[in-house]
Amino acid sequence: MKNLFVLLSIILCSQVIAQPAFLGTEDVAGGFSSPVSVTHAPDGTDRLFVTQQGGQIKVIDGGIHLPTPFLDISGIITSGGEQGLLGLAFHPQYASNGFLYVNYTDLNGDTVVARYSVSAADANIADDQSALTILTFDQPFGAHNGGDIHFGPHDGLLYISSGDGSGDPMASQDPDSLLGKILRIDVDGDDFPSDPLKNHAIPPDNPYVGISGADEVWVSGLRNPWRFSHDRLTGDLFIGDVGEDSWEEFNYVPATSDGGENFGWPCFEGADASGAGGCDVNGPNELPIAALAHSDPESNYCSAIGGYRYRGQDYPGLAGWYIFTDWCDGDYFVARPGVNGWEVHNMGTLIGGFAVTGMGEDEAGELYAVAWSGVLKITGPGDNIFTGDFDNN
Ligand SMILES: [Ca+2]
Ligand SMILES: [Ca+2]
Ligand SMILES: [Ca+2]
Repeated sequence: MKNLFVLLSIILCSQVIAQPAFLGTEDVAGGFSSPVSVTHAPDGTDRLFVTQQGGQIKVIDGGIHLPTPFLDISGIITSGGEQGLLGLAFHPQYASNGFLYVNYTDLNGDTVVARYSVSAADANIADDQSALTILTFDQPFGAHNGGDIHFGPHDGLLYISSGDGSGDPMASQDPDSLLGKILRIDVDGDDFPSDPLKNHAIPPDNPYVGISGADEVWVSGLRNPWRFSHDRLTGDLFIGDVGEDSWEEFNYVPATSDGGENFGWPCFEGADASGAGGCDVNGPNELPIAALAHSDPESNYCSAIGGYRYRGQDYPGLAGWYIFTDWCDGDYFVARPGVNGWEVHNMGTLIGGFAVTGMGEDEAGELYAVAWSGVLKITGPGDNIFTGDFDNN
C-alpha cells in the first residue's frame, strides 16, 4: 500500500511537470492609450518609459503609472493607423546629458527623428521646448513608416528603422532612398552645419560612404521593420519585418557586420522570389533567421513584432534566446543559433492575438511587452527551457 501511494504521487507530480509554463506574464501597470514601445533610461532609476502612439511618453516608477506625461508632442504629430509617436531611445550618456530621441510622423505625415532634453527641475518631465531635429525624410503615404530607434550597445550609434513608405516598394532597393532601411547615424556630431534639419554625423564605416547611395543607410531591402532590437551583450541586431502576403520575417545582422545586407524586399518575401517590376530574381536576398508563414492553417500570422534576446537575470532558462511574436496571432517564439542554422520553437500563446505591439527591456535586461492598454513583464523558467513538453516546430 505504501508503494502504491509513492507511485500515485510520482504520477501526479509527473502530470504537473508535463505541462509547465515556459513563458508567462505578470501585470506591471495599466491605463495606457495605444502603447507601442516600452524602454528604460540608463540612469540607475529603474523607471520604464512607455511610448503612446498619440504622442505622449508615460513613466512607470516603482510600479506606478505616473499620471503626468514625461513628454507630450501630440500637437505636432499625425497619429492613427500606422502613424504617430512610434519610437523612443535614451542617449547612452543620458545620466549626464539628459538627451532622449523620438521618432514620429509630423503634421505632413513625414518622419522626424528629434532630440529632447529632460527638464532641469523634474526627472519625470522632459522639456517640450528643447526639440532639435536630428533627421527628417518624406513619407509618400501613411503606412509602412517603420519608426523604431535604438542605440547600439556596442557602438553608441543611433539605429532607425524605416519602412518602404507604402508607395513604390522599390524604394527599399534604392540605395539613395532612406525608405525600407535600417539607418545608422552618430548623434554626437553634425556633418551638416548649414542644414538646421540635419543634425547628425555619418559613421565613416557606413557601407555607402564614399560611393553612390545615402550615407545614413546601414542595411536595406526591408518592407516595414516596425520593431527591432540589439542584443545588449553583443550588439547583434534583430529586425522584425512585417510581410505582405506570405511571410513575417525576423532578420539578423551580427555586430561584426560591415553593413550593406539586403533583405530582399520587394524582390523577395522570405525566400520566395517575386516578379515585381525591375526585380532581379537572382539578386541579393539575406534570408530571415525565422519566418512565420501566412499559409499556416492553425495560425493567423500577419505582423511581425520583433522582440529581444534575453540577457536578464530572473529567468536563467531564457538566457541567450531571442524572443519574438506576431501581433495578429499572439504566438510567442524563441530562437537561437543551433547546429544547422537557427533553431526556432513555438512557445504557444501568452495573452492572445491583436494585443502585443512591442517589447522592451528594463535596465537589468528583464523583458516587457506592451499589449492593449498595459505593460506586462515576460516571465520564464528558472532552469533549462526544455525540461518538458513543448510545441517543437
Ligand atoms: Ca546641422
Ligand atoms: Ca554615399
Ligand atoms: Ca526579406
